[in-house]
Amino acid sequence: MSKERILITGSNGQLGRVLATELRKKYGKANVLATDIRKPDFDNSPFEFLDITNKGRVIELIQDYKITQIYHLAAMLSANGEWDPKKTWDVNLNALLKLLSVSSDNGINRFFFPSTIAVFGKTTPQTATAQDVPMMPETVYGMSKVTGELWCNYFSKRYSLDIRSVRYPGIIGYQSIPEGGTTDYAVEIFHAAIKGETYDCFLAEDTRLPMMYIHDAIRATIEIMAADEKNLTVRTSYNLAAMSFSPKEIYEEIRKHYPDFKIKYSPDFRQKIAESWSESIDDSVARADWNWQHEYDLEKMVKDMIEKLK
Ligand code: AKB
Repeated sequence: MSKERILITGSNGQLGRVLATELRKKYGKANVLATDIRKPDFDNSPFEFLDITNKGRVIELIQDYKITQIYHLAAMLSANGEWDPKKTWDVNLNALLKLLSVSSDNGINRFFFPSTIAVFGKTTPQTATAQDVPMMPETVYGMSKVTGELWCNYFSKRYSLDIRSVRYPGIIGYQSIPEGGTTDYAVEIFHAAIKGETYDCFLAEDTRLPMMYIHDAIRATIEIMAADEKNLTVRTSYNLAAMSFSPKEIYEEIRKHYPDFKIKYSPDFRQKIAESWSESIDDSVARADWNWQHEYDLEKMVKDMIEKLK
């Protein structure tokens, strides 16, 4: 019997739904409570509604379910965040602060905070971006995440709350179609290819961004949460990398499977966001500290995505 009782926020999202399944394999179904503001459209039980800005409800769930660990995935992403910056700050940063203090007060023994490549900006070196670099993000999402990283570091040091975090690249998975992000094109493109439709890409053909297959992202999350505390030298958030590609490069790879597949490019406001981010990431600190290794490159990821979606 697992002694850990896990709470996941934002569990209907692209990462949450897959993470819940994996954690349930590890800890047992009844020990992993999925929460979200919306009702799941799949079996995600045990499930409870949770608006993460509601501190009272968070405390109630932690106490009722005797929660010991939290994976706090709920957030508004880069593109959606720009439509309502104040709400994004409230959901991404103010709610995190409430959750950190509630966790500290209620004996939570481990806390996961997802950060992102969106913490980087125009002052950051764009290729092989190192762990510690100048960060001046241009989206409210990036601002909220970089500030969140600092609060996580502060709570780890000052209140000994064991917080672990990674900076996810764009995530590609077959389990859902993500919404509200700048890297979402790299999932949408597969659905168009499989349906035989021309894909209208919202980024320009040569925009390179760091990306990762969902299986690697979930494994990284579980591995950093299981890592030996004494090896962790970063308490803000670890750089994490697997591959980098542009819309043209993923299109060419998909065309090896669908030779008639067509793409056109209509860059919109998300182009500017993508241009402010890094093209590639140096994640050597994660590799050294907790032995992180990715498994999927572009070719292997495209092959698996197509097999799963078909
Ligand atoms: C987004 O595009 O907003 C996210 C991210 C890179 O954090 N996928």
